[in-house]
Amino acid sequence: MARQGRRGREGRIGGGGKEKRDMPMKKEVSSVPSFSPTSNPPSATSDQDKPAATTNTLILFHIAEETASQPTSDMALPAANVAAPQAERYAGSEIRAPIGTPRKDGLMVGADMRSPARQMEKLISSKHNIQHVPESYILPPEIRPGKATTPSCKCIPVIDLHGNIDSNRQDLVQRIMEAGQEFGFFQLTNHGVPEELMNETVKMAEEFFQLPAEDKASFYSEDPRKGCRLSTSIDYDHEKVHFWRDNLRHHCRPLEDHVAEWPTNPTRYREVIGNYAVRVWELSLVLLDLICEGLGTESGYFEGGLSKLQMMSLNYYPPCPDPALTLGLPKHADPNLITVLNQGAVPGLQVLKDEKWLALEPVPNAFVVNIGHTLQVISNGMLRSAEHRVVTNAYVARATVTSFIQPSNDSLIRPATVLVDRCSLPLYRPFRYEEFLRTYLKDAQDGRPPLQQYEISQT
Ligand SMILES: O=C(O)CCC(=O)C(=O)O
Repeated sequence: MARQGRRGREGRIGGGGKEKRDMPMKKEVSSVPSFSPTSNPPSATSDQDKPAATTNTLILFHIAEETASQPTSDMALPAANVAAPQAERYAGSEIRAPIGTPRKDGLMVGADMRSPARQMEKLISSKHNIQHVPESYILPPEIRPGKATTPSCKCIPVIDLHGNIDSNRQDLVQRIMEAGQEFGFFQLTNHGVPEELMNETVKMAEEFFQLPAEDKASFYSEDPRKGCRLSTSIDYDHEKVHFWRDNLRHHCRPLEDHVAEWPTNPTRYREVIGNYAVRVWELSLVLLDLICEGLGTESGYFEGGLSKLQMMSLNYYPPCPDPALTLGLPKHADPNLITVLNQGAVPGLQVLKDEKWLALEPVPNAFVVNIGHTLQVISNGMLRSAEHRVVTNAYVARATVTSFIQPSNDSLIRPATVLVDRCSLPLYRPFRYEEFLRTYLKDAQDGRPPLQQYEISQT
């Protein structure tokens, strides 16, 4: 889709003022086609509609004590799918488990976890024919998804771009702003990215994660600074409870600076993901233009530093023997500007709305778009970054491809002047994106809402 020029401010809604933010808005909600249990697994489950009181459930507790400082060893690992009763005896005790003791995640104390082969054992996709959820993946009861079915959400708007945004630009601006304000999420159809490319992209992710361990091992790293990085869960070596997902992530902009780091197996990876990255980037600029109009900020407000980076994140959630006990990803909201997700055909994404989890069912060939914390701040709270999580299922693997559009580290993030002028009170103090990223991770560890420390008291 070619980039569209701005068309003045006539498409703006809400006027940017606080009073306008509180105004009830016209609801134009498309219905979401229902999910067919014959073609795909049933939606994941939930014991409690209400989430746990925990403010943030990115559980990045400190290191599972068994292996951190053990001497290295080349001994063979046990079948990684066995949750070992022996590990129980040493958990939380001062006594260090002897080398060779199976750990709670099924690996073995003393194995050299730094060697590529051992690192690969950490991947959840390496644990074949898994019959039980290993203990180190079992979440505390208050944040487990549980067994009850989560209602599928037909209310999150599905916005049809009709392949031509200029024919109904005002309406689109209004609907995007309403969705961003009420849900922080919407789905986008007829967006111009070809269906074949959407499908091939998810297939590339599936194929990559299904490669034999030795073909992926060179990408595995615990170092988040690595340009193209395969990892598992969130911070495997430093968290107490693991999450049921493997992840490959790399930068995409400019393409020529990054593509040489990407996998060459599957053989079409660079071609397909490269094309896809460019198309998603173009679409993101279109969306940001529409959001610009909705906010009433000057044309091109998001160009340059604020939308400089595109991080591609490929997730793989293998079938899980008991989806009630664990999560693919815990409750979180994204720190960046906007996120454009290709969630394929397998459900798993849930959005928190009014303290209730809602399942966001896949719509064929649609993108899921959500507002990040950065955009919440720039919009001075007019748009919201909604919390979401990923549940697993017992039947099929789920592969998803996320594009995070994010500011450069040195970008200054602050409520847009035009909005502050209008509603007069900024809700957040300015900060550098880099500073926010650091505090975001720390806040996640400490269970604090990441924007809290940047909020300006309104009393
Ligand atoms: O895989 C999904 O459905 C969502 C992924 C996600 O929330 C993330 O990557 O932050």
